Amino acid sequence: MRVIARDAPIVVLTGAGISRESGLATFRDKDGIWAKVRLEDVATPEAFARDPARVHAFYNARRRQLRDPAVQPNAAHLALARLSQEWPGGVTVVTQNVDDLHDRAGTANLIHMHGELTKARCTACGAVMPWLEDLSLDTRCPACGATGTLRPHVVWFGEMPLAMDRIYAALDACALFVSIGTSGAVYPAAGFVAEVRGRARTLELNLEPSKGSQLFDEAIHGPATVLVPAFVARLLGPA
Ligand code: BJW
Repeated sequence: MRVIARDAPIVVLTGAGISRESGLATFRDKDGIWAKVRLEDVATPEAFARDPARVHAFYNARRRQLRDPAVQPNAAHLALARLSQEWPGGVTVVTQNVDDLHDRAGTANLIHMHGELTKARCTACGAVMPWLEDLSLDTRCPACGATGTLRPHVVWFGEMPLAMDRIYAALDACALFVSIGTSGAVYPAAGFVAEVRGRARTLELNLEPSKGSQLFDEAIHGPATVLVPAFVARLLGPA
């Protein structure tokens, strides 16, 4: 990869692949989440309306997994956090992941476009609050007192991803767009590379070619814990 000017703004998009080596499953790999459960049953507003207990059980299990001491930020999360703190041109890290591994790594200027597993949202009063416990139909909203109105603060299919204005502003301004650990199957994130193409340099770092791999100026394939620290060391020098 060519080195870019140190005052050039960077946008990094991450997906489930960056957390795979921390022990969290991806969605569309052979052993991924959608091989075990149908997304139509757990990741749409219709599924939640039809069977909220099932949807709560799915997200409760994933939220509990985040508290497993074995699940920790890996070398890729840590390297990106360093880049976000030290790159003179500024870095916006846009993650599709609902886990908290970028946060725990200390990433600056982080946007969770598909929400956060460690937050709950009240469908009655709209309050969004930190939430580490299980949710159920008996859970009371601490903000308004309503019962059974809390849902995971995640973005399901058919819902609008979060902070899109901030994301498109960062994409408009960036000189380098880097996509890490995402299959490029879900929009609008899958469209970001086409959005910046021609205006910014584009780089894919993924285990295998993504759906949109041919749209990138450069694509490097391998595990995130190898590729991301090498990419960051290239820009900032060794840690
Ligand atoms: C490794 C690795 C290692 C493994 N190292 N790499 C066209 C335009 C716009 C929208 C649409 C459209 N067509 C259809 C839509 C609607 C829909 C959509 O995209 N559907 C597709 C299936 C076609 N999109 C939506 O509904 C979105 N909302 C929306 O579009 O609103 C309107 C709108 C329009 C225009 C602008 C703005 C708004 C909402 C999407 C919500 C997605 N929600 C989920 C669940 C979140 C909660 C949860 O976690 O349960 O988000 S689905 C799931 O997929 C999750 C992920 O964030 C998302 C992306 O998955 P990701 O991260 O790419 O994971 P994988 O598994 O697919 O890929 C992992 C990759 O890592 C693989 O390539 C591996 O090889 C690699 N890898 N190990 C490096 N060690």
